[in-house]
Amino acid sequence: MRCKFLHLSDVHLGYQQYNLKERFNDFGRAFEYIVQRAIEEQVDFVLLAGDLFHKRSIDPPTLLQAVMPLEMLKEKGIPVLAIEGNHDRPHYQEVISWMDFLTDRGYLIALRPSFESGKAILKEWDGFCGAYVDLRSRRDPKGMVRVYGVPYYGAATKQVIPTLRDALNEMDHRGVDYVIMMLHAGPDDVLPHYLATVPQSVLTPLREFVHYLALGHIHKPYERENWMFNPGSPETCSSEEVAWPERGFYLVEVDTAAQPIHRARRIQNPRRPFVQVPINVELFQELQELYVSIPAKLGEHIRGPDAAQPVVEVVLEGIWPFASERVDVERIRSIVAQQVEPLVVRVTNRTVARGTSDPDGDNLSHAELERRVFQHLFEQDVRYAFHAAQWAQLAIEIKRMVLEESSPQSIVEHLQHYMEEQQLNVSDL
Ligand SMILES: [Mn+2]
Repeated sequence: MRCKFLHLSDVHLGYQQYNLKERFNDFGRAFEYIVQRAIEEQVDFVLLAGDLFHKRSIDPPTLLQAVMPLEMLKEKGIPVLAIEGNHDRPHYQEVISWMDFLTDRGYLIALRPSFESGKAILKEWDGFCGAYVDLRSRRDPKGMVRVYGVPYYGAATKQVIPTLRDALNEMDHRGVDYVIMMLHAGPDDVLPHYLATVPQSVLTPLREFVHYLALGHIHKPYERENWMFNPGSPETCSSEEVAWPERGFYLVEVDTAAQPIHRARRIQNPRRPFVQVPINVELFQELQELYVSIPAKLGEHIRGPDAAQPVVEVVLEGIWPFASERVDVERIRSIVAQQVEPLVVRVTNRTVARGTSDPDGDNLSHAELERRVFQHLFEQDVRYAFHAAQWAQLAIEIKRMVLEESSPQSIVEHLQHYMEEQQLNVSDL
């Protein structure tokens, strides 16, 4: 059986980054580009592995950014199979999400399993809901591809995956040549402190039934064992993501008679250039020198004519050497603007005051530094001091959940689950 498909994820339509209309448009353009590629490549179907939208409540321009490209796919008869990510789930008191709305209008097929007494039920798509669809390949009409879809389950992911494996084991896969499963989750060793991640060993048992694990959620791209594939975010949702320029989408060609049975190419989509300019303030005797150093520093990081209208982020690092002097952010902006034509200039101050730095903390990652700060705070409070490290971990996870706009209910559930698991309680003194 031969077929060809496109896999993307974490588009985050509707994100008006830095409160700039132009950044809002960038997210729409990235989606449009990828859809255009799907049409040019004449794929059999498109997989959207979660977080099409940045927020649950979207406005008409955002809906339009989704509908216009989806309309093109619909006209070409290219089905779009989707799952909900943490960003596009409905509020828990609401029943239908924007993904459901788009499904109802025939733009996509939002897949999800149902659960009965803790067991996953995998029903075929019936035109309204379901956990899987069977698709015929245009390239090979006798061939059949099955796509399962599993949305975001947050901290419950660890419990959900084994039940999926059991449910897959009871499915009849006769007549199905190739099986795909979409998941809005990932292994826990890609990046620290992401929710809905599990040890890779929890995912591995799915391999018995699934040929291509189509992942979303983690914005850093990765693939493993020619089996799990995560394309990352097409546009840059946070400056952390600048470090992964290889983000994009997969074009996958399947030939079940060949070895290996599929070839997945990760393709980087065009996106707004981001230029990060780190400056170590410890090198300077006086503040004036900092401003003077910027043009040369900027020159080191701006490359070629493709860096049109970039987002420029000047990152100040190191131990702050100037007593009580404030950086003039406007002045930095105008220095940058003399040299390039930036869309926006951001100044991120990661400096620390003298005396507050950790003697061996100079080379700590941002995440590790954060963990230490939390732990230090818990150590100051006798009610938490005894298990400060565990409380710090919990605080980091809750912070991540809030940033991911998890529902209050799921945050409380995670808190209870974690405290039980770690046998934590707040000592009454
Ligand atoms: Mn996302």
